[in-house]
Amino acid sequence: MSIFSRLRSKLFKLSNHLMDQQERCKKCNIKCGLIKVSPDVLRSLEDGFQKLSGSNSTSLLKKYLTKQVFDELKQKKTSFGSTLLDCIQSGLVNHDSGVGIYAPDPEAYVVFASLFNSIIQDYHGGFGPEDKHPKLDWGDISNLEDLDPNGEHIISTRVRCGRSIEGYPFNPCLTEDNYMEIEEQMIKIFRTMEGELEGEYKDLTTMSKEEQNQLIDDHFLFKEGDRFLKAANACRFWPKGRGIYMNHNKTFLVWVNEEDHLRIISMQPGGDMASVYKRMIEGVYYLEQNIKFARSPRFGFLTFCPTNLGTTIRASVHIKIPKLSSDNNKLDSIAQRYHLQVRGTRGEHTESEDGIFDISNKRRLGLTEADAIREMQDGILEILRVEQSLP
Ligand code: ADP
Ligand code: CIR
Repeated sequence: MSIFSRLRSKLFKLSNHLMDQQERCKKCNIKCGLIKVSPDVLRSLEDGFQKLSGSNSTSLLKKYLTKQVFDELKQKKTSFGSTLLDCIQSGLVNHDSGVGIYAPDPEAYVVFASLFNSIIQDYHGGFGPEDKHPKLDWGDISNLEDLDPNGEHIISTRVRCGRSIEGYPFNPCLTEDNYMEIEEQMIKIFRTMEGELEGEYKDLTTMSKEEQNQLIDDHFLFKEGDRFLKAANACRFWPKGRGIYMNHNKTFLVWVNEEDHLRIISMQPGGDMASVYKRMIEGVYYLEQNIKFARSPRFGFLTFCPTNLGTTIRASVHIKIPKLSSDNNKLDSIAQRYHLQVRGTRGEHTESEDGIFDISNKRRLGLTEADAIREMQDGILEILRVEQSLP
């Protein structure tokens, strides 16, 4: 690490400490007064806000960015220099966003709390402004079952979590050097992985387009050019510092520097949730022995998108449910009741192909890892029960 990075990391730790002491806002307000938001940014904010307000967007951003909240936040800055525009530009550009907001750096969750808190409370099913995320608890894996022992409906199961590396802000504030440093640190750790987790790191800069597309088609690799991330300023210097670690069986993967610094993923064909979850936990344990992850007392593990805070867990199945899929209302009502999210076959913002859906737990904050997995398991079992009961 360069002297500059070390200094930045120290400052970052200090600011986190202040946040924990709840002194952050006072200190920050003094700073904000000194470094004004530029007229260009203010103009873009006013223009974007007006267009969003006049649109028929159903995003959480539109729902909670009232004129009062907008006026309260438009002049604020974090000590990284992030403004309200850095948080909401994705939702201002993409009116079809479901959420529409990202935190450019960890302080943004505090400085822009009057907006983030409402969106977080809505998305994560009632996590209030005073609530604190519980301690990590992976739970008892023996409580998990094969969700589809006869192999009739579930094509594959995947569990992922996101991790940020302590000392670094999120995508919009990362320098090119930061991206390269994070990648280099991770490559060193990947080289030491053994047993089932042993594998190979492939960086995007040296990967052929054919290989990249094949890995995307096979659901292993993140897609390129996500317009929601691009508009959030999360794709700078692409493809530098980006890549994927895969074990030899392609059942354990780590995405480097896509939406989050790290996405740690376990997946395999079929519905054996216990094996998939156990492998992800083993991977997380190994990595955290070698690198420190950023965790806040209120929000748990910190992530770029507020929908991923807390456990950061998304446990999903690719599932074929031909009867239920022809009755959208019924599927939606089960999803709502069991706090599930239904996505298309190629992930978020994609359509279902061949009647295959990606169904996962929706909330990740304010409940334990064990609860998140149990919530998903209960919901999928109910979906299968209803599917099998339909004529
Ligand atoms: P994330 O899970 O990281 O939020 P996406 O929704 O973009 O991101 O999904 C990333 C990739 O993971 C996509 O290719 C998607 O199809 C794949 N995926 C998600 N769940 C499963 C699953 N259960 N089986 C196979 N692939 C999956
Ligand atoms: C959106 O707002 O639609 C994108 N920025 C993605 C939000 C994250 N998705 C989710 O529901 N977990």
